[in-house]
Order: sequence, then structure tokens, then C-alpha cells
Amino acid sequence: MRRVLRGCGMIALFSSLVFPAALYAQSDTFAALDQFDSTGGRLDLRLRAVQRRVIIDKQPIDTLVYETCKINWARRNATINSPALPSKCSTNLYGGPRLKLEQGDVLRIQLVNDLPKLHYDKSETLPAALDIDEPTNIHTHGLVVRPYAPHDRVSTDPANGAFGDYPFVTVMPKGGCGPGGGHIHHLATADTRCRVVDYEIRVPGRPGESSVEQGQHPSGIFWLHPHFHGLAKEQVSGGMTAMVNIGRLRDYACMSPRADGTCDTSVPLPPMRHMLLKDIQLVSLASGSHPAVALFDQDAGFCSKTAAQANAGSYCRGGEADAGRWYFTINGAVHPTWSIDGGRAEVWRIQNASANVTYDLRLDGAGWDGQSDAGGMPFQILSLDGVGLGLVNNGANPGQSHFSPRGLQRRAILMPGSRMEIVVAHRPRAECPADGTEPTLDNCSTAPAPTDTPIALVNHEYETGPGADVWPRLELARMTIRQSPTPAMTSLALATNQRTPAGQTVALSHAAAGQSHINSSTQSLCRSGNVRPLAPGERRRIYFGIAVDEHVDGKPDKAQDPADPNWKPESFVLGTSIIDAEGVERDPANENPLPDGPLLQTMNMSDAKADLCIPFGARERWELVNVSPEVHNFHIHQNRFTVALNPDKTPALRTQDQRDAVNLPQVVVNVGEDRQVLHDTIIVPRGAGECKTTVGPGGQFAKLDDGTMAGDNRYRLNPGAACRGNKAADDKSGSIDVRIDFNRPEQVGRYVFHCHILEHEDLGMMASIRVLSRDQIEGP
Ligand SMILES: [Cu+2]
Repeated sequence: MRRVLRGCGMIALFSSLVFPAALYAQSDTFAALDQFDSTGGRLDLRLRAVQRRVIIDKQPIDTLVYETCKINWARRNATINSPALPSKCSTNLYGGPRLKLEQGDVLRIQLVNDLPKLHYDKSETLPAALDIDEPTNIHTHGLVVRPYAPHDRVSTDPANGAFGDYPFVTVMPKGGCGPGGGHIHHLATADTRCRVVDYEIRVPGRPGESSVEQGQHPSGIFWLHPHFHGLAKEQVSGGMTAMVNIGRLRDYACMSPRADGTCDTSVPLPPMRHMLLKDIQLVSLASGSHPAVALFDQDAGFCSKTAAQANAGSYCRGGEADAGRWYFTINGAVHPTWSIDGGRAEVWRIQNASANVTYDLRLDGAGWDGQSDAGGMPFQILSLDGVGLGLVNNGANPGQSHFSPRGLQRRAILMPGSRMEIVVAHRPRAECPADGTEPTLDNCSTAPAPTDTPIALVNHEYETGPGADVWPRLELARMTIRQSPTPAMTSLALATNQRTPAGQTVALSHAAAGQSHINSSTQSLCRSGNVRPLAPGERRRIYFGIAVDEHVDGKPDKAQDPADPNWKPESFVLGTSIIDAEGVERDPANENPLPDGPLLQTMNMSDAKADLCIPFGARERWELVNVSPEVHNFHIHQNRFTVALNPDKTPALRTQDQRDAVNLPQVVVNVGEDRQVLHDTIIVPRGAGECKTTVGPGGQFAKLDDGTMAGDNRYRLNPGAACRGNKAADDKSGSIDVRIDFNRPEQVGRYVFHCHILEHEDLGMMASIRVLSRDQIEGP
């Protein structure tokens, strides 16, 4: 596969430097994210995408970051090249900024693309070293806000040329804007801009109001990252991310709930610590005046499995002759350590900002072994993927127990793009039940630290599938609780206002949607004749597949030598179909039956058609079906969904390996309650080993036509394949069913859903969706 390097003068890539034998990199002190608060309902920022020299573990590295500054919006174009005032700009460039918003705020971002040319290593797939102009754009992950391009909203504000949360824009750097400059054919999108583009993102609701039932925006943790198709992985790997916080922790968590369910706000919440988890692979360390060289086309096998297991520190050695390092950082700091006073707890707000890595997070200490399979010290999860879990309110006994018995977990899997908020307190093993009994907030209590007690945040090894990626085992950070005679803080109760609406339908006209004008290039395939709500009993099926073309010697192998002229890359493909009430699978475009199997394809952003056309107000059930033996991470923009339940209230999923679904039964679904957590990303459990990725006779797929890596690769899933996604008992596919409503005004428009493992997304595991208001379907 192509290889993208940064910081290359032509120094020797694989130097023979000898590393110190120390297990750990020297621990850093905890680095806070640079915080930018909205004021008066606005936050006006300039995000300059640049390459800057940053320091990671004393290594100077040239990497990609956002230089973030507060600006005077009216003078944004006049000041675009002015030196930024340090007092208004971010300083922890690699760690990233944190944007703090309220419901009702308007976030305005002037995105400036000052990225250098992208350098492809000539040793790999391309015939010669190639420098190309690098486009970018942004996406606000998890925000339910409007997805418009300026031409989509002319009727409401003709003077406004800003984009909403819209991934179909190409922002070229200055050098790529000339005639013929920077044209990347297969990545072209409908909207191409030169160097500067404005975004205006309005968060629904009013300050302090975060009720999903009321159509307000949930409070919680979200994030911002580049979403340019084909380059998202490279740019996120470099470090181009920001945390976005909306509302306050108090909107869904309370230290002291009263019997009537209200919160005594005089009791303070514990201190909060924000953590952006980022990783970077150095193929060569700094030497003399040369900075370290980072590999942004991340290699999951960078560290050998045994080397990774042997290393408990927050980097592992890898690359050619183990001459490189793969650092796992928190806000840019390597293995940060800090201490808190005894009797205290902290809330950790953790964001997986890695392009590809899946974290299996546990706590180590106080008699618990976070590196064991049994899991570590129990912690309380307050929110997952930006929405409070709502575990509070034992209505039968108000005032006695405010905590769900399912309030504690000993591990949490965060796939790329996922966030969670946890309460970390000292819970000695002796205070909690023996192994095999689920720890709860009632039976696993906190206790004062007897001495200075360390609690480590560790990452357990996680394998995405047999022969697929294995993410290394590492210790990420360490907190010491100082000895104190004061009793330990217990836990937080959660407010109940962020759960699934019980079921409401909102009528919507184009006026409410704010979009009477549809870009003609995308309208043609979504019109009255083919946009209808699903009938009762119907559901959509979304396929996630990996197709590997046959090698000339008949051995499909993802690790083939790219120098081999017969080398073909993997294709990450996604397909959709409709399953009717009789169980017949139909083509979503024309509703014809699909006896030859569904079509799966890589996304081609230059094709402006929408893969799915859905009427506003639709309430759908989607089967997410994994016909590959590797997990994926489903993410949909501008929307949230719940996990569908079986009649016995268990999650509707099939999996070959229960650890794929570790979050699901215990955390994601509050089994036994009527209401469920809303998600923007969810794991799609892997298929069995029989779900081969092969193309050709006897394989999973039949190829329809030749294409390029990012082009129009199309495959049919063979009817005789072992993995077909059907519910037959012998089916080997992995799957999880979700329920998605398209009933908020912010969901009208064109956007995408995809796998959030960015390597998979960039290589095509993505599709576009268009949600139309009634007026748009019926026409003028
Ligand atoms: Cu994937």
C-alpha cells in the first residue's frame, strides 16, 4: 500500500541508532488541552492546517496539526496572514485544542489549508516519488447539526457562504489552486475551494437545555477532525484533531440527587481531566539536526506482537530492525503522571483520536490486575459516545439507591472515534466482590488510599480479527492518590434527560428544514418515485466487506509485496439492500430482487449520487452485517441510533467472539429499562474465519469491473458464500441491528455513513445518504 512519510529530508530512514534500555519513556507531566470557550453565543476560530515541529518524548517531529486561534470574524480575511497573538492561539499543537460550547451556540471556523505537499515514498506503489498538493476539510463528529453547502441554503441566508458540517468540500492549499494544479481526479468533489473556507455550525437548543426528547442537543464529548476522503487517516494520524465539549457535566451527572430527582447543585462535581488519545509511529528517531520521521500511513504490524507484549511502557519498538518507536500519547504527553489528594475522585473524559487503533482500556492498581483477562479496577461510566448513560433513578425506592446495579465496568473498548467519560476512584479489591460477580456501585465501594496509591490507565491487547490487526498492550498513564484520612468520594448519579425519545414524529416542511434548494447534481437519484418510507416489516441491510483480489499464484494475502506487478490492494467495500417483509432481498435503487447477491463497492466521492434516499420522518431498522473476519466501526453523520433488542431485551447481534461485543450487553444497552443509549458509532462484530475476503470462483466475491484503489471497485457477494448476512442458523456473518430515526430537522440533507477505522474509510468503506423533506420529495 502507499506509504506516506513526513519530515523527510532524504535522511536514512532506518538508522541504526541504539535506544536506551529503559522500559518507559521518561514520563511527562500531564499536558492540558488548550481551551477555547464560546462567549455570548459564539466561538469564532481560525483553524490553520499546517505542518509544525513538535516535541514528543524529546523527539522533534514535523507533523500535521491545527494552529487554533480565536479571531475577530468580521476581519478574518484581512488578518488571515497576520502573525497570530500567542494569547489567543493554541500552544500545545500536537495535543490539540478543546472547544467548549453551549447549546444554542454558533461555532464559526475559518479553515485555512496551509499544508505542505504530500510526499509519497517512491519505493512503493507509485512509479516515482510524487509530491501532490494536499486537500483537507473538517467534520464535527457526533454533533447533530445541519449538513449544508452554501448552495443548499440560499433561501434562508443568501449572504452566507459558509458550510455546515459538510464532508463533500475539497479545500486545496494555495499552491494547488492554479490552473491544472492539485487536481486529484478520483478524489474530486462537487465543491472545491482554494485555501480558505468558512464553516458555520449552529448547535440546537438553548444554554442549559440538553434534553434529547425536546430536540435539544445532548451535552457531552464530541470531536472535530478532517474528513477528506482518501486522506483522513493520514491527517488524523498526524494530529489534526480537536475535542469538542457541549454543555456541562451537570446536565447529566449529579453528586447529590434529591429524592424528587432534582440535583443539589451545591455539592461540587469532581475535577475533570480531558484526554485525547493519539498515537504516532516514528520510523527513524531524531539525529543531529534531522527531526524524527513519522509514518502517517499507519502500519498495524509496526511492533511485532511479542515485542508489544513485552513492553509495558507507552511506546513499543518497531519498524525496520525495531529501529522505530510507536508512541501512544495523551494530549501529546508520553506516559503522563499526576497525583491527586486522597479521598478524591476524578472524571476522565477520554477520546480515541487515533485513526485506526482500537483501545481496550482498563485500570491497574489497588490489588487489581488491569493486564489480566479478568479486567482491572472497576470504574463508573458516565457517558459513551457523547450521551449520558442515564443509569440513575431507582424509581421503586427513591432516596435509597440512585444507582443502577450495572453502573460499574472493568474494561471498555473504544474503537476509533469513540468517547467515554468515567469516574475513577480508589476501589480496593478487598472492598469489591470476588471475581465472577459483577461489581456494582453498591457492592464495590471506594475506600481511602492507605498509602500513595498508583492507578494506571492501561491498554489491553486487542485483535480486530484472525490475521487482522493486533493493537499493542501498553500502559498509557499513571495517577497517584495521596494518602488521606478523609473518606473516598463515592460515585455520580446521572440525570435522566438524555435518553431515547419514546417515539415522536415531527412534521417538517422545507421552511423548518431551511433547505428548499437542492444541488441539482445530487437531486436526480432521489425523487418522488423512489423515495418512500420502509413498509412495516421491511428493514435495510448494510454490508461491510473486504475484498482481496486473487494473486497470480492464487494466494490472496494482504501483506503481499507491493513491488510485485501482480499486487492488488484490499478493497474495503460497503453495500446496501432492502429486506422485505417476506425476507426477500431487494435492490434499494429499483427494488428488484437480488438473487445474484448484493452489490458492494468502494465509495467514489466524485460520483455525486446518493446511495440511499430516505424521506424525513422515517424510522428504520438497519442490519449492520459484517461479511469479513475483522471488526468494523459503523458511524453515521448528523444522526444517532440505538441498538435494536430481541424480545428478551438482549442486543440483536450475532458474533463469533463475545469480546467483540463486550460493551454491548452491559453498557450500551440498559437491559431491563425502556430507554437506551444513543450512539453515533458502534462496533460491528466480525464474521467467522470462513468469511474469506477472496474474489473469484469459490470465493466470497465476484468482481464486476476493474478499477483503481480509490476508484469504482464493485463486487457481488456470491449467493453461495459462507457469509451472506442472512439469519439462517449456519450463517457466519457478524451483525448488529440498530434503529435509526430521521426525524430531526438537522438530519435533512446529504451526508455519509462509514466505518470509522480510517484506513477502511479512506479505502472506500463509506456511502452517502440523502434525507429529503416532504416538499423536496413532492416537488414544487
Ligand atoms: Cu472497518
